[in-house]
Amino acid sequence: MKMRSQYAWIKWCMEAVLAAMAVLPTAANPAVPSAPEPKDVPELMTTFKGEKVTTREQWEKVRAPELLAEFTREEYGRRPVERPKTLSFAAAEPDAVMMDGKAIRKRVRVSYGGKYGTNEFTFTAFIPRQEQPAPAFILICNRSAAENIDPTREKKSDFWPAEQIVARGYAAIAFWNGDIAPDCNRGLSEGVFAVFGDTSRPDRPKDAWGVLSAWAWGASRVMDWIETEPLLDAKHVAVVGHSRGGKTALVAGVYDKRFAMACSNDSGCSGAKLNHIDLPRSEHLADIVTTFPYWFCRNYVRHVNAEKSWRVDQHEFVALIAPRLVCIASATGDAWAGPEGEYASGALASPAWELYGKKGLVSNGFPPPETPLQEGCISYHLRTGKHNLTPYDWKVYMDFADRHGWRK
Ligand code: GTR
Repeated sequence: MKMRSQYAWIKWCMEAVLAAMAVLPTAANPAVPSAPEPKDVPELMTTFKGEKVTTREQWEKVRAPELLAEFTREEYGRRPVERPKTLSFAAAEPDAVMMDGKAIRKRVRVSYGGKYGTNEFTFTAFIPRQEQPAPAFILICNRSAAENIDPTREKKSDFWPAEQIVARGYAAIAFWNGDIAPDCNRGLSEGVFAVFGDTSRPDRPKDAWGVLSAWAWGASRVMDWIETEPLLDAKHVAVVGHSRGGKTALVAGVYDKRFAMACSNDSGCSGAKLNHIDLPRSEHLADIVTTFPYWFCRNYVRHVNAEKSWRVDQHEFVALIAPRLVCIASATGDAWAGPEGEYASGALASPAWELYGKKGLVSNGFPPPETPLQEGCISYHLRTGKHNLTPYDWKVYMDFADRHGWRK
């Protein structure tokens, strides 16, 4: 009897240890971050004057324009130019058949001029060789161009798996953000800024554009070229970016309605992450404007440590992409970007899609890793692993495009 109870005790202890191991994070079992509830979130469907928005017309005429004006004046800044009259395209190199005959590579030089001079940048497009015009994914590359978007394909990177993208019937297009404006304080006086006006001086207009908006402007110029290229299907173009590039992809999607999809990978603070949620390990405005003041317009500093009393939040920025497609992605090991806040923005943006008779994010709550939520027009997925853009993320984005009939 005594022996039996001793065994029962040992068995109980072992079960308790095993149960704890299943819950505690280990390398094999990464923690699913718990999901705190957003609090006192600004109401998407109530105008600044306090009127309820119930129709698509009210959304398009009143609510969306006032939100756009707020984000432009307070966060990303006003652009002095959209498509310059002087914009032109030329082949930077002759077209080449690559990827074992599966793709045509085009290298395109984009030239433009403004009041203060001229400039140019070159991007790469791998277009699948097929009968019908190809839908496309444009990557705003915020990492080393030589390592990640090598046009010769001698260097291949998981960050931009161009072969995988082409094999799925999509054109893989990429440009380097630094070619539009350098990713540093002096960025505000170089690249596109040097052509359309110097914004580097300390007294630059408080609502003048920052570097994120300039990078997004670059994506729109690539889109200008796509519209001229018969091998491409300009109605089905996604803009993709990771981290600062992910913030930029949202900006591109909001300001340019020609993008049928915006994919925001691990974009975090000032991207998809909601501010009205307590995620102490995530980046806040105080951090981001200290390290990267030039990403934004000068007005943004006034919301530092006051983001919870600001009348808008990032879910309303995401909502400005409705009724088009949005992908939001997070990674389990990326607390700095705040996965639960990125998810919450998608969930809270959804009523904008409902005004169009569509669904936004269809979900029963914060999902476990590797369980993409793709039933509506917002895709959300949490990937196991670090802050990164991986072939798995790309697969999820392409699955979403497939699901919406992008490949005829
Ligand atoms: C971090 C920054 C983030 C994110 C990231 C990145 O240092 O705090 O907002 O953009 O860089 O771009 O990798």
